Amino acid sequence: MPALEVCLTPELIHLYPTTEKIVVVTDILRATSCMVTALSEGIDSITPVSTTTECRKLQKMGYLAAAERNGNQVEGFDLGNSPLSYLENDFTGRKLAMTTTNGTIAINKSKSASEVYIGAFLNLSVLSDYLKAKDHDILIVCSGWKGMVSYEDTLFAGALATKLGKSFEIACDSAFISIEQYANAKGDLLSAIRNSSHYHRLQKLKISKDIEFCLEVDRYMLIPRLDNNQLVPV
Ligand code: 3SL
Repeated sequence: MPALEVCLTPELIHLYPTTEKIVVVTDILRATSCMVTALSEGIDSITPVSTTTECRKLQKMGYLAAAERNGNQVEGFDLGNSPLSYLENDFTGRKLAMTTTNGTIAINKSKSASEVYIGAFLNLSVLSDYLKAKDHDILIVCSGWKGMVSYEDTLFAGALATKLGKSFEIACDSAFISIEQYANAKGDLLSAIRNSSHYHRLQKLKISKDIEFCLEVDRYMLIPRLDNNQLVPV
């Protein structure tokens, strides 16, 4: 039976050898929710980069460029990190370069995995069905916040682990913790995350619509996969 592990923050990724594993990266608020939305709404591909310098370089080459730091759009870029931007504008066919405080760093730290996918509540069921069929060891990497654990990412890890359920051996305590937390929260995810630190951070920016959107389950049927440093739909 394949193993399922959860890494609660990218700071701990060195404890989980990734080369033989499928990695699912998640950053519910808001990077991976944004990625699922952008590709589902017509963006051609996403290049996740760790720095604004790299993002600017791609912008100069004609990419649409999204940059977020501490929740805010970085000056000089086309977009910040709101998934709603991709519903409010038509970016069909554009290549997107993206850098965020935590999510794109978690993706870049996961690159040595045999395959990398992007998970969010927005694509939860399609992702879990796809992974079940793969029948391969999985590590869910939560992006967290500046090295710390984030509750909403932990809940997503628990939701995915719960869905993968009996087809996988739960192979570390972080996975058990995530499953337990999700079981307590699943009835009302929004209420559950109201005490979380990133919820408070984003509330100060007055973007509660983004938060509600990111907690929507199964809005999309698309799975982003990292292919030659670009995220493209499976
Ligand atoms: O840290 C990240 O990658 C972002 O998702 C943070 S924020 O939701 O845009 O503030």
